[in-house]
Amino acid sequence: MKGLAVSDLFILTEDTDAHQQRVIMYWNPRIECMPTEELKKLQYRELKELVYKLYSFNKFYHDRMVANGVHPDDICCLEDIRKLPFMYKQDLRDNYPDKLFTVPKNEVVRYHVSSGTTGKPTLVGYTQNDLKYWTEALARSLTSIGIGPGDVLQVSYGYGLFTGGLGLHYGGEAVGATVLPSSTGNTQRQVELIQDLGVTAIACTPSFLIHLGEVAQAMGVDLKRDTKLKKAVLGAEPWSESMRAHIQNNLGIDAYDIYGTSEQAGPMFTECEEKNGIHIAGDIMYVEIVDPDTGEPVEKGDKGEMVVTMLQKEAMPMIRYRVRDITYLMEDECACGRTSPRIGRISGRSDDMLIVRGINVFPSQVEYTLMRIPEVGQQYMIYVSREGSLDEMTVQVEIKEEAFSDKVEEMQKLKAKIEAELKKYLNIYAKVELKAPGELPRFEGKAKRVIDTR
Ligand code: DLL
Repeated sequence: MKGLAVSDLFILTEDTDAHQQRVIMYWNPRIECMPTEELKKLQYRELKELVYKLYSFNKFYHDRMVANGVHPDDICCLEDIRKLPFMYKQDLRDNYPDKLFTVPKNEVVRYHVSSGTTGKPTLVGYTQNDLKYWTEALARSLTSIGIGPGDVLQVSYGYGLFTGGLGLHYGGEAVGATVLPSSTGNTQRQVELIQDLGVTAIACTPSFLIHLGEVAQAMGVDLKRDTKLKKAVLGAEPWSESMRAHIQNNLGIDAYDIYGTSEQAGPMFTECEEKNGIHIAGDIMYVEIVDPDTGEPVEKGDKGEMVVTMLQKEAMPMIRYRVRDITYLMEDECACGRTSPRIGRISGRSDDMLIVRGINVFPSQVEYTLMRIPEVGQQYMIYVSREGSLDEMTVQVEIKEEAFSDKVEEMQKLKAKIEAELKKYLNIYAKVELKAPGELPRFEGKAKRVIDTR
């Protein structure tokens, strides 16, 4: 698939075989290259239909709209979406398990459940069509990074209640890749399979890929030299450009960002081969960026909290759902030719911001600072506690093998250097503890790097 430009699309001739046709379908230039004004019209039509349906057939949405004094007739253009009330995670919890479903139960063909670290879990239901659109979104995304027939895609996201495994599984099969459903865990076996089966692409969390690289190294396997692994589809947790550089330079794997949430369906949208923002399928999801405090739209191109409306979902629609992820809408055109809206890398969540001694600290800022220091490895942990009435922040940092020394003085110097960098970027003092390579915990699924015991 690699090498196809958007201009090459849909050159379906009588000679095009059935398999090729099925795959080319996922280049959907009618939608992906649609002029912005046309896309807006399409989104408006979809929104209008959705709002009428929900107002007429679902008690939750009906009551919400009435309470907010809005009727479907008030939605006269796409921007009128702002008249509709926001939805929050709490709404999903309050209506657990299925009060937000808008189809009869016997039309629901799949459930996924989010683990819910705080409070009740949340349930997401899918109709046949919901699964179709989810797979289509992923298939378009995988195609945009050149994964298709001939690729062996190892899916190392968790299979089960989490959406990562099954989502990428069906997306991978749809584009004609050979899917290896290895799920999480058993890392040595995963390295062996990469070698034995000629795996060319892997989908997993960035932390798992780093871990896999270390395990491979310990087994004497150089992923760059000894395997065919060339692409990684990484997401489900925040990661940084420095981590991308590490993966690409040291493991020899092209790393692409993939984004999604269980409320939207699961993993859905990726960067294209340009690696310049995540393309959002505008016919499937409408994105707004708002100020997290006021809920008002931010200035064009500014960062804020993402609010999503799923335009085609049937079993459990989402209107103006406050995702809490912080990003921005990119305004420039992508060199790949797709006109679909793009969001920048997620820089954190409005609800994972730590307030330490009155100062706002995003874990992503800590990672950004650490990864720019050449002696620092890929693993770190952040501990926040309260000593008396004062907040204390400690950052444990793994040092690279070559930078580690048993000379106390040298280590003291490095510790002071890292503390000074953190102070410069975060504006607060964080105590740094240096750790030897391999000392900090590794993660197979989503990494949990922040422990706040206050
Ligand atoms: O993590 C779905 C997923 C699976 C996405 C596999 C990508 C790959 P949830 O468990 O509902 O769903 O968690 C969603 O994870 O709101 C973000 O805070 C975070 N997240 C997901 N992808 C990224 C990413 C899946 N690429 C929550 N960068 C979201 C940063 C991400 N954060």
